[in-house]
Amino acid sequence: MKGALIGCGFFAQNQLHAWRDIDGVDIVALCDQNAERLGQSAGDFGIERTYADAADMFAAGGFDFVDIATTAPSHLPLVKMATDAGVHIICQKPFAQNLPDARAMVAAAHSANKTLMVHENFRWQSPIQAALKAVKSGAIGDPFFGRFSFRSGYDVFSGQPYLAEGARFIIEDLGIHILDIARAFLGDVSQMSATTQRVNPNIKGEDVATMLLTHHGATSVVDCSYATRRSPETFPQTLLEIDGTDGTLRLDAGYKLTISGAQTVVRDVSPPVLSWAQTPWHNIQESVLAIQQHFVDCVASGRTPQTSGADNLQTLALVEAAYLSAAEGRTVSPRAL
Ligand code: NAD
Ligand code: 89V
Repeated sequence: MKGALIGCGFFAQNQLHAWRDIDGVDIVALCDQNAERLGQSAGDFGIERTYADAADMFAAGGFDFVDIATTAPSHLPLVKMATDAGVHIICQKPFAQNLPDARAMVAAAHSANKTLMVHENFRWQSPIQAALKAVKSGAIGDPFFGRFSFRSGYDVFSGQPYLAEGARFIIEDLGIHILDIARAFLGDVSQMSATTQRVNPNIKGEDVATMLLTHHGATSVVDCSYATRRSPETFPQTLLEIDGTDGTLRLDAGYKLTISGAQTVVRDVSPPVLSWAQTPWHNIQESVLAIQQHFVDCVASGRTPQTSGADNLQTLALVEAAYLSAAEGRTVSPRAL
C-alpha cells in the first residue's frame, strides 16, 4: 500500500516512524503548510514528493490511503478531498469540532465506499489490550462498575502549545481517549453527567473533568486531570478498576495488572520501548504502531476498523455530552445529540 501523510507536526513523527515499521506500506508523499516542518520530515524519512497544498497532492495522486495528522479544524475539508480522490483515510482525533462535521465525513466515506478510521489509539496500548482481553474472556464475570482514570501533572503544553489556547481542553484532547476506553470495556452510554474545573490559571480551557456514565448493565467513572502532581508521575498511563460479578481487575501505576477471580494473578504488562520511542511516551508510541497495523489489516481484508468514523461518532457524542452536562448542570443523553 502506498500512503500520503498530511500534517508534519509534533505527533506525526510517531506516525511516520510507525509506518516505516509496517511491512508492505510505503509513504510516498507528504503535505504541510509549514515549509520548515515539511522539509524536516521529508529529509528525516527520505520522502521525495512534498506539497504545501493538499489539493495539489490529491491531484497528483499515486497513493491508496491518506493519513491526516492535522488538528481538528482541517479534518472535514481534507477528508472530503480524500473521498473525492477515492482513497482510504485515517484521521487523527479529535475527529471533528462538532457532531454534524463528523457525520458529514462518515457519510462522504460511505458514499465513496472507502475505509475511514479515526486514529483513536489509546485502546490499542498493550496494557489496555491485556486488560480488555481478560475482561472479554470472562475472567471477572459480567462487569458492573468501571473506573477509568488519567491524572497527571505532566507539562503537555511545551510539545503542544495549542492545548493551552482553546476554550476546550482536557475532555476534547485527552478525555476523548479515556471515554473511548470506557466504551471499549463497557459498551455504549445512555446517560452522562460531568463536572469540569480549571486549576491551571495559565490556560483557557478546563484541565480537570469528572464524568459519570451509565452503560447497559454497568456504571463507570471517567476522571481526568492535568492538574494532579503525583509521585511517581504516571503520564501517560490510564489506570483501571473494573468490578465484575465473579471478580475484579485493576491496572495500577507502573503497568501492574491484577486480576482477582477464582485466584489472584498479578502481571507486569509494561509496554515495550520501540527502537524510535522515548519514555514516558513509549506507551502511546507503541499504540500508534498497533492501530496503524490494524488499519492496514482491515483495508487488506475488507473489515471495518474498531475505531471507524461511524464508531467514533459515539465517542465524540460523549465529549459533547460531557461539555453540555457541565455547562448546564444536568444529566445528558448522548444519543439525543
Ligand atoms: P501540530 O500543530 O504540531 O501539527 C499539525 C501540523 O498540521 C502543523 O505542522 C500544521 O502546519 C499542519 N497543517 C494544519 N492544517 C493543514 C492543512 N490544511 N494542510 C496541510 N498542513 C496542515 O499538532 P500535533 O500536536 O501534531 O497534533 C495533530 C493532531 O494529532 C491533533 O488533532 C491532536 O489532537 C492529535 N494528537 C493525537 C495524539 C494521540 O495519541 N492520538 C497525541 C498527540 C496529538
Ligand atoms: O494523546 C493525546 O491526544 C495528547 C496527550 C496525551 C498529550 O493528551 O494530546
